Amino acid sequence: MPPQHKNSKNNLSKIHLDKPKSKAKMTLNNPTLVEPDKQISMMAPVSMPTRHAYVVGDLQGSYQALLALKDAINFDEQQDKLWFAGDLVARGENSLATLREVKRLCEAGAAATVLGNHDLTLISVWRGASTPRKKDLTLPIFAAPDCDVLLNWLRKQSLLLYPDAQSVLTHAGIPPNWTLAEAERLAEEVHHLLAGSLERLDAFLPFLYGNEPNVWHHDLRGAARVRCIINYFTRMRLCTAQGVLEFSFKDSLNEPMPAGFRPWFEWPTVEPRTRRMYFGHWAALEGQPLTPEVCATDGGCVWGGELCAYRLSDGQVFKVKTGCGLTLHNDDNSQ
Ligand SMILES: [Mn+2]
Repeated sequence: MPPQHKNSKNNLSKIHLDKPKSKAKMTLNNPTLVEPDKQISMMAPVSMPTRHAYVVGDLQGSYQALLALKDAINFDEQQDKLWFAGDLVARGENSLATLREVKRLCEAGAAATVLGNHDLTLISVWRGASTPRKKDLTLPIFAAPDCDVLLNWLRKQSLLLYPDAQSVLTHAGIPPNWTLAEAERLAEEVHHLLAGSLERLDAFLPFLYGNEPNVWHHDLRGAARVRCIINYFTRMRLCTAQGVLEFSFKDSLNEPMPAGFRPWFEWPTVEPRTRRMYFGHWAALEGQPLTPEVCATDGGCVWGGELCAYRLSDGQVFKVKTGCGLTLHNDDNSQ
């Protein structure tokens, strides 16, 4: 799908050539032609307004897909912004290059990312709390000279972000039994642990994996509390009306689900949803808008599907297919 906008870099000279006698000029802030008396000084604001922002689905190390997507949306890192749904690394052809590029974009103010389960696995392996999975092609990251720099940056990313005033982004979703304010508070709590002292982080990481406790209770403490919060934000697909998690189902919505369980976004919430929710993690949903308020972003690009990007301003979805040829295995429980 062709991009609907043209960025200033490519068109600056073209517009001047097409309209050489126009007195109107473009500015850094506004690449469209403006009347001279409405021009904004090119020296004035230091930070430029974001022109187009996109929520982007799971990369999983699909570096070529990331490059193809940037091309497809005519991405201009001087004024556009990408909001990644997490799982930056794992099964794709170049997790190292992907991680470096996302970090570079984030530090340039052109991107932000939430953490996914594969990102947490990468942190766990880095700290020696677990061993790399055979199918994860992440070993080059640990051999890279900038490994510690990359991982120290990664662990400081959030579990929940607000791409704009109408949106919220997490890797797997927000369960029906949490208010948005509660979700934000719990995400912040875990963020402090992940981004804080390595001593505290190392004490938790051996307890990262596990399906229990499978339902939130505010009395949870210690590692069980952190694990439960992380499981909601990074592994959730199905749950009960009360938010009890189910971890085995990874299929499409047409497949039979375990009794009593439904996708987290189908249950009535404890408060009305006031923001559009973007999430990744669930490749079988194929990066489709599910309702006006809930948008799946993981198009399964690493499994031979597509990398999806939702443009925030108008909801238009851009997709690129890179044909890396992997096949989705439904019996793969680490997806
Ligand atoms: Mn995931």
